[in-house]
Amino acid sequence: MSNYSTYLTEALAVARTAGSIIKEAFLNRASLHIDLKANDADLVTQVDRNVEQVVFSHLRKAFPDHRFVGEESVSESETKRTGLGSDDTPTWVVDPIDGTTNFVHGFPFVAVSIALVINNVPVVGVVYNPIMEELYHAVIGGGSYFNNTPLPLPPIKPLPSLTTALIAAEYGSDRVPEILDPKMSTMHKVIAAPVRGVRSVGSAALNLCYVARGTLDLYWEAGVHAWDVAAGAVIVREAGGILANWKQGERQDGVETYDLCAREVLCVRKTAGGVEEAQKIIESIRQRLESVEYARD
Ligand code: LIP
Repeated sequence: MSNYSTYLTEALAVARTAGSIIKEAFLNRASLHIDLKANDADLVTQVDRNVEQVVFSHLRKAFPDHRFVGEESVSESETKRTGLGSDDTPTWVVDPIDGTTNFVHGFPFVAVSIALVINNVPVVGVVYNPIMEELYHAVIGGGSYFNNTPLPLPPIKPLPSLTTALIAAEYGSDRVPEILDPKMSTMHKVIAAPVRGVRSVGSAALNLCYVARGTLDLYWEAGVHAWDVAAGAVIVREAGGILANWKQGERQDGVETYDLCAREVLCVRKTAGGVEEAQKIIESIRQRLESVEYARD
């Protein structure tokens, strides 16, 4: 943990600054300027761009040798690629507002998400929802916290099957049939398992944090970007949850590796039945997933 404490300190400090900007703009959102990205469901505001620059300039001052990847700068770049994995430069991966649609509509599930990724592994994660005053943070090997309380929150219940699960699933912003059809078909199969309930919070980062808390039992999505999930990835794993890709990955020290650029996520909370029980849930979701083709990050 101590290796990463300077990084965490700076990430927490700038998350607070970003949070004040986001909250102020959320309360005065009548004057927001909204632009469309890929389609009518893919939004960006001047607040997203401004917060990304504020976060970058704070972190760049503290860590001038690091690299910076953010949702808005990648979206506005020619390649639309993150460059993650091209070398071993420590890279800050930032979503200035995860849940931009929520932000624009005044639905309070909005967060800044800040992660430090080293050798493709997220090692520091901070997710802050300034509207609901929820701050999540984790550092690899140091546990996860929600407003400084260790995660998961008690009680840690068993999860023997999908039938008692409250799950998160998102529709994403793509509306073309090649993407929407397999997603809807997967959604159908998962709901018909049957699961107890489905929630669409509209923020991948917060979905991961709710799984880390134990409030949601599991979450899956196709189409997420590295900046949506990098910080939440540390938080969910450090809270004892399982984080995986849709297809089974290699194992390192008994833990499946997670490919951050694969545009997909699947996770299960810590359960009273231990890793085997959680792994069974991962496998029962995997049986129902229909793959969706996305260009890698
Ligand atoms: C959003 C995600 C959400 C997903 C959307 C989008 P944004 O991020 O967090 O879960 O379904 O497609 O990617 O665009 O609000 O930062």
